[in-house]
Amino acid sequence: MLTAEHIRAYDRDGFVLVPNVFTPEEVEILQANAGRERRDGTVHNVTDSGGRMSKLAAWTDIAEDVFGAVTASPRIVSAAQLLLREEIYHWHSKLSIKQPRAGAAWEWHQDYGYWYNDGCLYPNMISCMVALDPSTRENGCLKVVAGSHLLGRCDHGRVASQTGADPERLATVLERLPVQYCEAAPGSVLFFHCNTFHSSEPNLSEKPRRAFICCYNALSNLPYGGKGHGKPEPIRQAPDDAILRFEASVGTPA
Ligand SMILES: O=C(O)CCC(=O)C(=O)O
Repeated sequence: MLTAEHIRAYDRDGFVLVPNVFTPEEVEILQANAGRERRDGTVHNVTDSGGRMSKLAAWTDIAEDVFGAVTASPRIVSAAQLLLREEIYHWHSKLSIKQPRAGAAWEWHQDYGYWYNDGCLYPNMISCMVALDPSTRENGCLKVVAGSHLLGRCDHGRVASQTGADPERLATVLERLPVQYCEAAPGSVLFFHCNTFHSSEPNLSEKPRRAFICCYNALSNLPYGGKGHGKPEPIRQAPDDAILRFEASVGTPA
């Protein structure tokens, strides 16, 4: 699925958007399941300075369900392994939901700004963001700073009600490097490096902006001190048609 050009773009920019990774039929199943409560998951309310709120449901297992089928999908796992050049394990997965006209903005941050504190020595970690709805500037698509994965990890602290990148350093990063809005069609996947600065704006539209984000760590990068997320073991990849199979065996939730 990944071409040599995708890999070159990721190495150069710290992100690459790959269209049509999941089919419209698969996306429809994921959308139908996006509102369901997850077993063992944690739901965070993410608020912004404008008083808006987004929902982030996160979990560390790879469940026998349609989202587990995405986390263990050969389309995602083999692409993430190619981009990291290493065998990977599941760190965590999350559903990021911005409700119409209410979904909050996310402050600029690097995922490794958080994960460094979870005991990982190297930034050999990746996020794979699957668009479940059309992701546009109006509904708060992800924005990234191209090339920022090469800057190293920046300090993070409290920014408004969130954890964000150090404002002084961030201001210079934004002055010197280009920001790109990653508008994405449903079923596409944005792969981005854990040191890539990213943020998103509020959802000002009448439609939800839902995304499913699977995150992985290199197996050689086990956190110290018993910290970290997920089980550090190779991922047993799901059959390529696992989303359709789970749906056929369980059915769409009412
Ligand atoms: O969903 C979004 O717009 C941003 C999510 C994000 O940055 C994260 O989960 O680290």
